[in-house]
Amino acid sequence: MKERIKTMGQQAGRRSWAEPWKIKMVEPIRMTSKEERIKAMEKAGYNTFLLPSADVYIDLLTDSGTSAMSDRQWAGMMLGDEAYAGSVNFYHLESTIRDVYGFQHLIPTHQGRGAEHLMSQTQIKKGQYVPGNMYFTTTKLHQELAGGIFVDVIIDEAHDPNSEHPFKGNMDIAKIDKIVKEHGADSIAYLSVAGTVNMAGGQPVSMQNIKELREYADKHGILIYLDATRLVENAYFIKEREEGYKDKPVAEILKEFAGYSDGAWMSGKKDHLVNIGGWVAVNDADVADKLRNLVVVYEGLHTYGGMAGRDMEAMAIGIKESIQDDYIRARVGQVQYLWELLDNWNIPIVRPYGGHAVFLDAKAFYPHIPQDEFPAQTLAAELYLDSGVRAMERGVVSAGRDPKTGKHKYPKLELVRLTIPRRVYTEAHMDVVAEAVKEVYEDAKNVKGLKMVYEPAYLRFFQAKFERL
Ligand code: PM9
Repeated sequence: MKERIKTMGQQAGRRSWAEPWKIKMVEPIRMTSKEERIKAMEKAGYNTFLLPSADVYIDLLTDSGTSAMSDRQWAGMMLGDEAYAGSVNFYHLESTIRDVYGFQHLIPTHQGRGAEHLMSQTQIKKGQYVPGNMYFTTTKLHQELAGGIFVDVIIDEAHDPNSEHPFKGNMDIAKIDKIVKEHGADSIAYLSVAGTVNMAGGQPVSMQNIKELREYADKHGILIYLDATRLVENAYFIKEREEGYKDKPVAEILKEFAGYSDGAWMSGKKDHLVNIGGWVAVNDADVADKLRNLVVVYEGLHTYGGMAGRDMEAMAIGIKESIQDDYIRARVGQVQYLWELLDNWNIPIVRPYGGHAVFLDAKAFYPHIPQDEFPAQTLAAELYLDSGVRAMERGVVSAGRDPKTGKHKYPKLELVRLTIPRRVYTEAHMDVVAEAVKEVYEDAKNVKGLKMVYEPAYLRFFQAKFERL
């Protein structure tokens, strides 16, 4: 008799669980032929950002602004109060942020980098250091444009794709202390702490670490600002991996974590389950005043900051949906599902699984391609060519050049990110993606690298073009 196939839950020795939603509306997607994909990739200069989405089958470029909104959020869009000043949706959003994150003053922005701009311009003095848990492309650029000097103070394990450390997003206080000892506490603008560190593989920060950072910061009179973009996912990992939190709701863990900081900036396009929007929120009234003064220059009035009233309403509703335990378990559970499939096939991936994506280790895929020939860029292109799955380079192209020497920066991690949009794809899509990755891995030794033929000045990964070597 045929052996029965086991469900995912049975394989893991537990009862299965499913997404806490059902599908009401669908968006057709198109499969393409290999010939079509070869043409599209050449035209896009081997950069997945330059592919038209109509040529993409399963889009794992990013989880940013790509979520499916709920029927409640769409209904909320109809309640948009598009008054220029004092929209009711702003007050709804403000009270939601106070309730969920605990921050007192809210300044909305059009998206995350608008918030980074305001925070960097008001909180960094020229020449000050900004210690952070690994760089993020737009965050670091805004910190540098404001005259700051970014210093990576994440723990060493974060740079090792094979380390199983459960909280690879943690900051190393000894590295911060070195800056304080050498230059004084005044030389530090603030500690820039990101939840589930994007470039490290979506790896979380522990509650223990943020508590210790708070203690250290208080001792030296230093501020802590969070990049709260994926902080709900971070809170979920604390529940799953840190002692003492197993029985606490994610909402409670999130608020406790945010409570150790002085404020945060946010790309609402991720955790908040919306397609656009962001914010900065702080507890200090003077800092809020500075932010409000600047938001009107770059974003819009302080009660909309570049968002329509309807967008603020959808965001306020999305925030409440994002902190439901069964939602966040299914969200991270889908990432875990894809990660386990690939891990079972011994495909080189960043360990352990992170919150928003599975990261392929391109150096291990292509040991014969030097970093100068862009292994991760090559791998993202190969994946698309194989199956129409779109992923994103997170390696030497994303790291950019050293502003002093003009040379490429060579990050230890040379990764391709398979980023999972929230509430969009099913387990069957994940199976298709896993099989595509396996196929590309099996063909790895036949692949050659790329050369860069066009390079923009800022955030080059978005628009750079390449040719095959
Ligand atoms: N993250 C992502 O795909 C979208 C653009 S960069 C490729 O991961 C963090 C941790 C982010 C982030 C964007 C931003 C900027 C700030 N912090 O894209 O401007 O992951 O809303 O946010 C992207 P916005």
